[in-house]
Amino acid sequence: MTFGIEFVPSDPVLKVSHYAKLAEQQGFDNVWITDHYNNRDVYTTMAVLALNTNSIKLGTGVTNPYTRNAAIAASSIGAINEISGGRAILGIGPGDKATFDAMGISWDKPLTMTKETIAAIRAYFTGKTVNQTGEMVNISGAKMAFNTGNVPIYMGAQGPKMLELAGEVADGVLINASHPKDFEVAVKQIAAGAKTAGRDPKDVDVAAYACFSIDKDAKKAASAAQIVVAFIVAGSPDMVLERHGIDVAAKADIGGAIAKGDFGALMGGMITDGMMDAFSICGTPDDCKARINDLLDIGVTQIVAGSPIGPNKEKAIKLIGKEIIGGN
Ligand code: F42
Repeated sequence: MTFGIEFVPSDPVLKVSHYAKLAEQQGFDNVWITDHYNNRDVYTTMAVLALNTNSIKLGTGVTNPYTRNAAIAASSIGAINEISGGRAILGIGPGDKATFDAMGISWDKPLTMTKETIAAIRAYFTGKTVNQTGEMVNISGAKMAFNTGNVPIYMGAQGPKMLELAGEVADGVLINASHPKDFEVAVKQIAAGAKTAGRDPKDVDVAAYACFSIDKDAKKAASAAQIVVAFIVAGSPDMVLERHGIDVAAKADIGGAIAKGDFGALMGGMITDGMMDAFSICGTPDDCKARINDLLDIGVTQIVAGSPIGPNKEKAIKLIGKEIIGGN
């Protein structure tokens, strides 16, 4: 098992860098930086992290093929790979429609766009001239002018077809989920894709990109994760809620409370224990370890501690290092 951590550059870059250095010291293997247009730029953040860390792998977690053309993504991650001495990973997923609508970018064929962009980026990594004719990505004679290295590519995916595609073409897959039931399904879909492509499913790193909250006090851990779980419930497909026995009608109520900014209602009982169990790895170190072991048994190979990580980020990183990573 490897252990990763997610940071969102809604925090200043130097603060993220401080946390990343601490995570490295605590034995984490990977740091993943999210990419949203309205936060600090992912590659700028990773460049600073590259200079301030020595061994932790640095991944976009995840960038998208709509705001960043394949050539730009290859050049950006290639530069990070160079600065970091070969520690870069490109995490890529299609992003979500609402974000691109707001930016005036049409979000067509997310799966096809992701697939063709990954093919293009892999071609750029060879350093050869790229010619590609596709439905979404067309390239006529572009090439990288420096050695990017062959950076591993991970996909952000949840849907059945995206997970199959990850099994076919990706080195790893970052799955926004926390519960064994979701991974039972996902691991099968990834394996099916790998089989189609004649690959060994074991060659795909399966990462649980989880809402994670750890504290010695289980109640404090839970209250730090409640808002994140509220957003996950509001954005989950009905099929996923049903899989966890969650009332689908609650999704609209929670979405409404989020839209109104009614955090009092959200924190005051709308988020049930069942929702917390389905959509987070949360509690004391022993609680978190039990869930992690269940995930590993099902075929998860990387645990990524995503937001909020804990009520106190620094304490949480140290607690994971001491009680979970060090304890393995
Ligand atoms: N998104 C961000 O914008 N920034 C982030 O930092 C970020 C981090 C992140 C981390 C982990 C993770 O798992 C996801 C993350 N995401 C982030 C979201 C990510 O970018 C993707 O939006 C998300 O993972 C994709 O969700 P999904 O797997 O459910 O895929 C969607 C697109 C979907 O509908 N998939 C369907 C499926 O079954 O898998 C397939 C849809 C399909 O086949 N579409 C056809 C096509 O060609 O695209 C078109 C069909 C038609 O009718 O035209």
